[in-house]
Amino acid sequence: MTSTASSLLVIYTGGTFGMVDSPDGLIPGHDIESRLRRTLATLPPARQAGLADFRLIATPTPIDSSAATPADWQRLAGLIAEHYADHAGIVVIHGTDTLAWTAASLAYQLQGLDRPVVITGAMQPLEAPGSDALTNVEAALRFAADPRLQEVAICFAGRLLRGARSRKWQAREADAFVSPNHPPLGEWVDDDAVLYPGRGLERAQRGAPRFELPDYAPLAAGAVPRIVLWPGLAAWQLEAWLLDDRVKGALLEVWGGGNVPDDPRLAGVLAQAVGEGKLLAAISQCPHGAVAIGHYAAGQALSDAGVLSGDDMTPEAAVAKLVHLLAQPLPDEERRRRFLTPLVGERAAP
Ligand code: ASN
Repeated sequence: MTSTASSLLVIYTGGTFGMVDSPDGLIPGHDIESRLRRTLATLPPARQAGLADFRLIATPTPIDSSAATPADWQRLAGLIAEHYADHAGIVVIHGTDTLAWTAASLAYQLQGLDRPVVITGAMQPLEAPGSDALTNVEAALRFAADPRLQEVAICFAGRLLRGARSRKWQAREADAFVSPNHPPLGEWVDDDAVLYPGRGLERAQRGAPRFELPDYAPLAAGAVPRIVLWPGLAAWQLEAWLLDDRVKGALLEVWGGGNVPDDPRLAGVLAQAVGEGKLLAAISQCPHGAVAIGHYAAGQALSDAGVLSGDDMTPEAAVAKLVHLLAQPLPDEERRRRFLTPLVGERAAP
């Protein structure tokens, strides 16, 4: 099928959605286009008629998303940037395990999007009895055809969520994604894709694509760790993570409203890492709410060391943002400023 500016592009990257059985368990399957079209043809005629035409491309090696790295995020953004002008919207079919990470990264790389990029997947393969794949992709295709949506969103189990605000929350249930600190952008109601007014980025972004597609390769092999605090964390452990030369930045997941253990040795490691030019940020381990670093004395060490507040960001959005900023040739001060600024609605406005 030829593409027209009114048609959609579907990009298949792998995940359970297209998986098939193998002697070792589920693996990404082939022939996704004919399998998808065959399944969509089982929808009632009126619902089929409501879907825009689409062209489908698959990444060269579809993967289980548990194998994704920042290099995959970069390749996917490049693919979207290459094709997006020829399509009214893009649907990405992706594994659920790291879908929220990819969504956040795409949002930073594709800033200023003036059309929808909707990521979906499934908890059950397309051909499994009772699979959620068909309803997810139908809703994703419908949202991706709505020009009012101008950002990277996740469509899953009847909800449309901001990509840079979402997390996988259920290991088995179909309703697998949540957006703990931002309301849904839309919902699937009575077989219709309904966008909620005023919740999207269309005004903030002013429809001016300013894609940033930096090279993530130097960061793809562990340069930005995510460190979750636990009672008993020792300074030598933090030192092993943070003072390694290969580490360029890190996300710390601290207690509650922004607290860390009262241990001068820990504070010393943080200050040394920041002093070496590493980009360190902190968010809360609590899924809801925000950190306010320095509100308690127990959090003062973070601000004294120069650790940046991640406010109410998800871990996925915070790590992907650190990767994105570190991949660009920016002065440290500009990286720090951009980390604290909402770029794509990933954190609360100041
Ligand atoms: N392991 C799968 C993946 O992330 C899980 C899924 O898609 N439901 O690729």
